This record gives sequence, structure tokens and C-alpha cells, in this order.
Amino acid sequence: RHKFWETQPVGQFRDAADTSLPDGAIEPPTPLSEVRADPYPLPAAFEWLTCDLDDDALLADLYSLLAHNYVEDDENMFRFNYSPAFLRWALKPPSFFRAWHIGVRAKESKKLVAFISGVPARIRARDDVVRMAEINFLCVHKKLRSKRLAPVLIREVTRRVHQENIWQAAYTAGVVLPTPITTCRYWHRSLNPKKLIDVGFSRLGPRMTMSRTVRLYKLPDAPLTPGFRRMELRDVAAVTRLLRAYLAKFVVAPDFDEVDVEHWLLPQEDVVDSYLVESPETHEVTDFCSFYTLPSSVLNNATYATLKAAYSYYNVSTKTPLQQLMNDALIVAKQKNYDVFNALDVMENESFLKELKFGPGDGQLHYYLYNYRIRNGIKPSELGLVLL
Ligand code: NHW
Ligand code: EN5
Repeated sequence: RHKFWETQPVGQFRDAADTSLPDGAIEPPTPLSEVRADPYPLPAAFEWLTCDLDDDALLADLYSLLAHNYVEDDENMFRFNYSPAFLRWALKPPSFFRAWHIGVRAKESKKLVAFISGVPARIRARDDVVRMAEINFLCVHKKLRSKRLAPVLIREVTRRVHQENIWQAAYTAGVVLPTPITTCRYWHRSLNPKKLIDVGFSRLGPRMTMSRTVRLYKLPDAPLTPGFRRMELRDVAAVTRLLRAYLAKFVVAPDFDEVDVEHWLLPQEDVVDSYLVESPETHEVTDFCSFYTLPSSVLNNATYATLKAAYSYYNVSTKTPLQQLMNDALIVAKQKNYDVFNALDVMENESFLKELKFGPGDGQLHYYLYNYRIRNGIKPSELGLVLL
């Protein structure tokens, strides 16, 4: 069934019933001297390329590879369109490794035809904080599909991660592989219902007219919570404290310090947005919410080329009810002209999705760990990790 994945240290479907296997590493680290020293061989026409994302021309090539060949929905109506600025943000966090930005190009034309990346992260599973790689942006050009190139890319990134003495990884995918630690659903909150219907992202509900639908999704012009404002550099310490205390509640979550929070949560126009509630009386930061910007190309539509989507990221409520906080997030996203606000059913998101008029999408997101077993998996509500 899975000629490649059967050979890898991941939960195997055949072990699912075996409750005697312990949580933690599936196989022990090997001495660094035993990590293969040279890159895996590629078909003769191709070569490896370690990518320099500070090089605007290379970044443009990566952007274009992904914009034309990355993830689509099951009916091929939309394709993720990560911006160059987003890719730079996603791939260059604190202490990133340039060797983990791995391209494949055609030797003759120098055209970039495939990519895979990792970034370092500390991820906690129960009480175990583990150095991991977050693997993302695996992409093979449409013309080179089904030639078993993906396993070569995965082995190569694994080798380069091992060279840094890191033995575990986290990744998500829309497809089922051996074996998800949990499976989440995407939920969608219409902000611009007319456009969403026009492009086929959503449909007019039964017994609904366009004007009733527009009215259903109307939002106030400005956030309602007193003290709600954009996060600034001076808030990093307070946000880190809030987030660390909150993420401690989940079975699997990142272990963020202030350096991480500054990178992952300080607002960057059209990349990541973060807001908080500062108490008008005490000036204490009590609540926090964030989303990242990931447009999708609209395939085959005469009127619209892109959908502007916000994706719920990390949210913490200690005083403002989470539902009210997220309503303010919807309001600012609407102000900023997003067409839709997306969220997964991770963390405590279930508590506001229906009430705030999110509807379930047709897509799922499976979460995986490499070389780390979590017996019986976890529920989406036990997961405190959002990957980009
Ligand atoms: S998920 C998004 C992945 N990208 C896309 O879907 C873009 C569009 N599709 C493509 O570009 C987020 C191709 O279809 C890809 C497969 C490249 C997906 N993850 O080359 P072959 C991520 O980036 C297995 C893992 O012939 P292809 C996360 C498949 O099961 N494996 O297929 C990435 C089969 O193996 P099997 C996937 O269609 C996490 C083999 O690939 C996969 O031309 C990576 C077939 O290869 C997927 N999304 O190319 C793992 N899709 O055993 C990281 C297919 O079943 C692991 N496959 O025969 C950790 C590494 C680090 C460890 C460190 C300690
Ligand atoms: C790694 N970082 O399928 C990511 N998206 O529901 C890789 N559906 O947008 C893995 N099919 O349901 C990504 N509209 C896996 C996801 C791949 C992309 C994907 C789904 C998620 C999606 C939309 C459009 C469907 C178009 C036809 C969808 C319904 C929205 C509706 C709004 C009003 C209330 C009810 C729901």
C-alpha cells in the first residue's frame, strides 16, 4: 500500500491496535557519524539546490513553483497562493537552517521543479519538549508527478535534519498517510458572501436569497471590545506569558519563547496579524488573537483571480470571552477586505465556530509526527499547534 511510508519510523497502521508500545521516539538517534554524508541521488536531469531566500530572484522562482503547483481543493477550483513575503516569514524563523530550504532544478534550464522545507521548532508532547523540524511546502511540478520524486525529497530533508542532531518532525497534509495523531476539519466564515458564491467557494443556502445571505453575514464596522488594539513590539513579553500559560493546556503544542513570539506573532502587513485586549483600567494584556494571510488563486473564473483568506492562528482569552474576541477578529478581517476567515477545530475553537456562523468545509487536515509515537492519538481539541 505505502511502499515508501512503510519504511519510515512513523506509526504504522498495523501497530494501531498495539497498546503496549510506549509514547515517545519510535527509534533512537544514530551517531552523527552514521548520518549519510552526501545527498540522495536524483534522476540524471536534475540537481539539488540549497535555496537562499534572501535572493529575490530565487524567492520569485519558489513563489511561482508553488503558485502553479501547490495544494488545490478536491475539485481543483482553488490553489494556495502563498506570497513571497509570507514564504520568507514562514521559512526564516529564529535559528533557521538554510540547508533545510531544498530545491530541485533541471540541470539544463535551471528551472526550479520541486521543493521541500523544514524549520526548527520546540514542540511539547505531554511533558516532553522535543526539538523538531516542521516540514512544509513539499511540492513537485505537475509535469513530474508520480515518478517517486517525493520520497527522495523527504529522505533528503530527513538527512539534513539529522545532520543537525534533530530526530523528530511535525507536518500536516490533506491526504491520509501512516498515521495521523489527529484529524481536523476546516471551518469557514463568509465575510464577502457574494464573491464567495460567485467563485463557487460557497453556495446560496436553501430558501436563501443573496440579500438575506449578505445580511446574515454582516458585521459591525469596528471591533467592539474596549482596549482591543493591534499588537506591538512592546507587547512581546506579555503576549509570550499569555500564550505559554494557554498552550500548556494542550497535549501537543509549540514551546514558544519571546524570540519565537516576536517572529511568529508580531504583525507583518498581509502576512500575520495579531490583536490584543489591553485593559483600559489596569493596562494589563488579558486576551490575544491572531490570523495569517493566505490567498488562494481562483482557477477558471472570468471575474476574480484570487480569494483573500485569513486563517485563525493562536488565540488566548483570559477575560474577554473567546467568542467575543473572535468576533472582533472577524470584524478587523472584514475591515481589511478579507473574503473569508478560516479556522480548524483545534484548541478551543469548537466553542465559537457555530455561534459565529462558521460552516464546515469539505477539507480535512491530518497532523503527523515523524519518529514520535502518541498512543491512540489525540482529539483536535487537545492539539495546540497550527502549521502554516
Ligand atoms: S502537505 C502539502 C503537500 N503538497 C501538495 O499537496 C502539493 C501538490 N502536490 C504535489 O506537489 C504540507 C505532489 O503530489 C507531492 C507528491 C509532492 C505531494 N506528504 O513522488 P510521488 C507539506 O508540505 C507520498 C507526505 O510519486 P507525487 C507536508 C505518497 O503517499 N507524503 O508522488 C509534507 C507516496 O508514498 P507511499 C506524501 O504526487 C510532509 C509517495 O509520496 C504526500 O508526484 C512530508 C508518492 O511519491 C504528502 N503530502 O508527489 C513528510 N503526498 O509510501 C515529512 C504524497 O504511499 C516527513 N506522499 O507509496 C518528516 C521528514 C523530516 C524528518 C526529520 C527527523
Ligand atoms: C499544509 N499547511 O481542501 C496544508 N480547502 O475546507 C496542506 N473548501 O477551502 C493541506 N471543493 O468547503 C491542505 N467551502 C488541505 C486543504 C486543501 C484545500 C482545501 C477546503 C477546506 C476548502 C471550501 C471550498 C470548496 C470548493 C469545492 C469549502 C464551503 C464554505 C461554506 C461557507 C458558508 C458556510 C458553509 C461552508
